[in-house]
Amino acid sequence: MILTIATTPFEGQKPGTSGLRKRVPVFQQRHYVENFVQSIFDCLEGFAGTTLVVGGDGRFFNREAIQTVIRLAAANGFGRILVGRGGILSTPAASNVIRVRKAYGGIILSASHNPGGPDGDFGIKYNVGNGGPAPEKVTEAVFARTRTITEYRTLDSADVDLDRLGEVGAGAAIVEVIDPVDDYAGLMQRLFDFDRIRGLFASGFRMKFDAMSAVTGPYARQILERMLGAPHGTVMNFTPEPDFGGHHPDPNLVHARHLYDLAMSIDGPDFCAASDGDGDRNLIIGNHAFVTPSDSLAMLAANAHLAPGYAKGIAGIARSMPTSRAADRVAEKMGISLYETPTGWKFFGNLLDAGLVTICGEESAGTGSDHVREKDGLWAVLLWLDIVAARRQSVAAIQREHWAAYGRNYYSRHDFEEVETDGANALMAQLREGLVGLKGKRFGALEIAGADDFAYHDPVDGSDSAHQGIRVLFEDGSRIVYRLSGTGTSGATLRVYIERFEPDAAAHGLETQAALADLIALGHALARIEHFTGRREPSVIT
Ligand code: G16
Repeated sequence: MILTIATTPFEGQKPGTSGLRKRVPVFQQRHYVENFVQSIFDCLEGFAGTTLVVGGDGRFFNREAIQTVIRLAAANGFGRILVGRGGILSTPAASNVIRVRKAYGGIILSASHNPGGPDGDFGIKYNVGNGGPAPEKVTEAVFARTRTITEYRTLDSADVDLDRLGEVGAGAAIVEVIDPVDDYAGLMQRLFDFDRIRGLFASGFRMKFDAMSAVTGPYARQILERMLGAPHGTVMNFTPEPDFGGHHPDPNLVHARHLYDLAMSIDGPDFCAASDGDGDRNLIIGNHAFVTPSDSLAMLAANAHLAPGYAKGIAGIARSMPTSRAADRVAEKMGISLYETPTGWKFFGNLLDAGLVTICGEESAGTGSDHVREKDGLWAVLLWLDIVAARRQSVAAIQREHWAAYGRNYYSRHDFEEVETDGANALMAQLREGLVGLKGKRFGALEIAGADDFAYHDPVDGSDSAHQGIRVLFEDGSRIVYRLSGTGTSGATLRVYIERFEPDAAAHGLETQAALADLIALGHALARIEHFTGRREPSVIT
């Protein structure tokens, strides 16, 4: 039976860079999930009888939230609800299911790389029919709706057994529990030369993949160990845990430090990799060769044609504004277009749909292609493996040759996490006010060529997005970028992105922080970070 339940709005149900993210106890409030999900449905049209995909990264509260979403979806008129077994679907796999099953859209339960557990984070995100995150016009409409909502529709039905594959009824709708891995593994098999990668493992190539007790475990074991023949034990921490085993499932040099140390050790593996909570981010470290996400984008774009799925070449590359400009040099040499978008995968969707770009990437450890409409951690790992197998070279050699051919973009991000929101906003405001006076100023060898507040005009749908981060550009091609994170759940996080281009191969072996030292010091001083945040040092350096 369909129930109509009276409710009142909650403050702050505003989607950020990637959906609504809050602490678990916030989501556990009565009506909280229902209000947000009903607000999403209230902003959609023409979905009666269509299919909705639902899945999450398995974090604490995933199963409860999925039952709620199923009830609301059925009561609101969806005809079929596809759910990953156990409530599991990695974000890229959910994107794929939406596309191949021609669903109306999908609801993904995830707070990505944020910690999980009863006091950790939770999140809800809506993806549209192309499989990608809802564009801003949709998320803004949803937020507006959350502020006026008065009722939601649900069913008084029992919970669906999420662990049993197959179909069951829920009101007038059908709920189909699907294998979360099958479709995705098939897609990877079509894109990459599995025989060649199998040969690589058979030749003794050693790899460690850390699934970080998060959603990628089942995918990585199926593809790497069972289909590609990597030795048992290649995939570490492969069981998705509601609290990610108490760890922070963020595959960076802080939270996956052990992989870095392993790759840098004498007799370490040839290749180390990791993915995040929901499987869309990646970390790539060759033996004695850490690859920054920005470099990874450039190197994958330059070599993608070696993989069967990209043998025809790539149409163009897109990167988020703060991502280093290493990919720009590849695009230039290949004679293809490079698009610079605001942070957030949702900005790539139109470019991919229009066929303007094939490969996209972000400094925040995300890379992907037109095979889905999300970034894809395991895809990046498999493309790297296919390139290593095709070139018969180590990651270190591929990296060295890439820098020699294109120059090296030294790059680092400094995060000041959980600072006071007022101070962070004041810092950004004073930077914005001072922009006009910056051009032409000299600081030692550095001269400012220009500075602006990044704005994006979408060439496909004509929409505009302003205030997407402050850019300070230098005459020698260096950059400092400032923006506030849109994914944190408490206080504000200031991100400072620092980049220097070094064309001279003789200077490619420097340690990154040392190579950027003067820019880092200037970056702190220009924004008066200590004054506004009380912090002298960043909390995380990647
Ligand atoms: C999300 C978005 C990414 C974005 C990242 C960082 O990633 O999907 O497109 O680059 O947040 O955003 P911010 O700098 O605002 O924290 P994920 O992996 O958290 O979904």
